[in-house]
Amino acid sequence: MFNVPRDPDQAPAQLERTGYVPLTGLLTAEGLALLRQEAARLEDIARRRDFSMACMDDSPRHMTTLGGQVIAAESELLPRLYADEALIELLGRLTGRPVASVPDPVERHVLNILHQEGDTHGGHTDDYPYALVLFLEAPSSPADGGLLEYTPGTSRLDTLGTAAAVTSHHHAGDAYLLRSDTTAHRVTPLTRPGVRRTVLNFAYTLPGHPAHATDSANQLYR
Ligand SMILES: O=C(O)CCC(=O)C(=O)O
Ligand SMILES: [Fe+2]
Repeated sequence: MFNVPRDPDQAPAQLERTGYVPLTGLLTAEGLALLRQEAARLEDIARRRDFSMACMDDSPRHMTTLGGQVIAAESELLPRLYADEALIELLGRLTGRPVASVPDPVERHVLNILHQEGDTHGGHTDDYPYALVLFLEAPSSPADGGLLEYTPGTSRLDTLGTAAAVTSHHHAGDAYLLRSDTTAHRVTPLTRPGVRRTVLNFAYTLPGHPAHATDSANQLYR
């Protein structure tokens, strides 16, 4: 399912410095095919969301999502992959920390689909320290939007869209790891019809981190 990333031992320092580590080509071709098939099946029961997130500076959500609690009930593959020992071990190496699975079933593993012109996952921080985002579909050109934008070293959402923020383009099969609770981030709007961006977000935590579902997770995933 996974290729071993290049230079995994450089990752903790990079994560500390910028909050972001690209994992280009993390998924094997076979892994990508399996996950795409699973996501396509689950998309039938996913829900369209169009609203502003009041607790995140009213940033927009225009996307289709499926929460972890539904994924757990409907998928054998995804919960198994989320808890895979080799994956947790890899994340421990990439972070240099004792990462653990998230107890809250809603946020543990979620599916996010941007599929209409203007679709966006607006500015926010996550509830848990680490997000492993796996790309199942992505616009092939950065001009089509769907870029990750994040601001190193700050959780302030008003830094997004300024010169302090950085954008990254990813292809299907790529992944990234983000220090997502303290790094402001968003996904830029899709700029034209006919392009799709589908990710799985696996959340992980650290010992002692609070373990409750927040209002933002409930609004987007329940
Ligand atoms: O889709 C992405 O690249 C980011 C996803 C994200 O920030 C989230 O699910 O909390
Ligand atoms: Fe996030």
